[in-house]
Amino acid sequence: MSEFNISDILDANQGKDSYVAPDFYGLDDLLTDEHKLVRQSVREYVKKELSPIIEHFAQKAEFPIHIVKQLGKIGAFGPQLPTKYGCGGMDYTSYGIIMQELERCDSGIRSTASVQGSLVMYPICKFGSEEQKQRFLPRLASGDLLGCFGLTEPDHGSNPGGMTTHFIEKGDHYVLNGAKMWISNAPFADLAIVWAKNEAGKIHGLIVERGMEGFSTPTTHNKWSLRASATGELVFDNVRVPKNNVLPGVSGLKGPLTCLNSARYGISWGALGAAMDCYHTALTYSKQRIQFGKPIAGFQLQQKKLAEMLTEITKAQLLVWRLGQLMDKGIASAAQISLAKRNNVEIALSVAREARQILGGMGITGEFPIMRHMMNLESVLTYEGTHDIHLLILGMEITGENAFN
Ligand code: TGC
Ligand code: FAD
Repeated sequence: MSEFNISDILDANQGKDSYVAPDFYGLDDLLTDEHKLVRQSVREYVKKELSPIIEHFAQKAEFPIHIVKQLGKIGAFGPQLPTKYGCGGMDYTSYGIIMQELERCDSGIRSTASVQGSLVMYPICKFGSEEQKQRFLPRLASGDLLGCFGLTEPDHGSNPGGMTTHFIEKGDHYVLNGAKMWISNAPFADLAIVWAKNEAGKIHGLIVERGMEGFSTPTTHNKWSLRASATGELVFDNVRVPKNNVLPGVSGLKGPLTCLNSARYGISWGALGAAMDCYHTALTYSKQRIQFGKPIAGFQLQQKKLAEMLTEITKAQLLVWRLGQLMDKGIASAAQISLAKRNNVEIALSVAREARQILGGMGITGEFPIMRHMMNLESVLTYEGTHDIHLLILGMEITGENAFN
């Protein structure tokens, strides 16, 4: 626990967040009143509770664990999942909007929410038994429980099908052995959705709960990225997992990859939020910063940067809006999601880099969010499928040729 008093930080930073989202093409007209309401309530929450504290937690490389319940309360966990399990029952556009507002603040905060909603609650909802849904979903939705998703292993990142974590049957339970690494939320998680192979080499999802003997979650230290998000390993040393903790509804790699479709979709909205925050910050700064006797916004080189940033942001906004519609119709393909995740993270990174230049030296300080966004986005470029992997998914879709192996 940190020694400071959160309310002191809140008081000191209250009102400093002047964020206004760019909407150059009037895309608000494409949103419903419900979408706008959702956006407004998350934006207000972010301004009041997250913006004042995020820099502090990122600088100290601490996860603000107290926000988990807050995120549950505002409906950020599984907003697209059914109300009968305590979730939001909203559409995918609302889900995207929530991820965008959270990542506008910090990619690590969005990570916490998208892992919980798309990678923990979603698989339980889609592949779990009724008993598992009743047991876990309402408490995950409220933030009483925090979950994580274990797919990546030390020797199997882009190629998760090669995983070696495995379980064998022993009477009325299974015995799980192996290790996962780079797992968001792991150090604080109450439960993990773990993808592991059975004796026949088939991949299944297991719900591994904190407190099970032989299960540990060492923290990953010294990250320069996603510093306000907790990352760790999952280590399984002869962990006894009850048989009714296995997700009955799926086997094979398509289980985790189906969950990743939902999470990658959320990232395509989220990364754009980080880009929009960098653009807003750079535009505001450029109008205030005087050099050579006038605001730097008046120099053509700075206008070029801002105009190109807004162009890319506007294209990306249209992309996710349409993808949201395809998601709601249930017809978004994995390759369409890859295109959006890949494009929007890439443009977010380039917007962050350009914005950083507009702020000059101030751009590298914690006074502004840009450097934090930029460092975060380096992880976002890599997790949930690297930039290269999404290109290859797209390449396979359009040519019919598999370039992975
Ligand atoms: P491949 O042979 O192509 O496919 C195996 C089976 O999976 C099916 N499939 C999919 N199903 C649903 N959605 C998708 N997107 C799918 N892609 C493939 C496929 O039809 C097949 O099904 P079946 O029934 O025939 O068995 O698999 P492959 O071994 O060649 O690998 C494919 C590849 C490279 C695309 C995939 O493995 C991949 O996406 N690799 C990247 C790994 C990755 O994204 N890891 C993410 C880890 S989780 C994470 O990073 C969370 S960070 C969260 C945060 O903090 O926000
Ligand atoms: P590698 O797969 O070793 O790739 C290294 C490089 O080789 C990359 O540039 C890649 O694009 C390239 N490459 C690989 N294969 C090919 C190919 N066939 N053709 C061309 N180039 C190729 N995982 C989880 O399961 N759960 C989580 O919650 C989670 N959270 C994460 C949080 C953070 C902060 C980070 C950094 C990662 C997280 N991950 C998580 C892991 C993440 O999904 C992996 O890092 C990612 O899938 C890439 O795997 P890798 O790091 O092993 O890289």
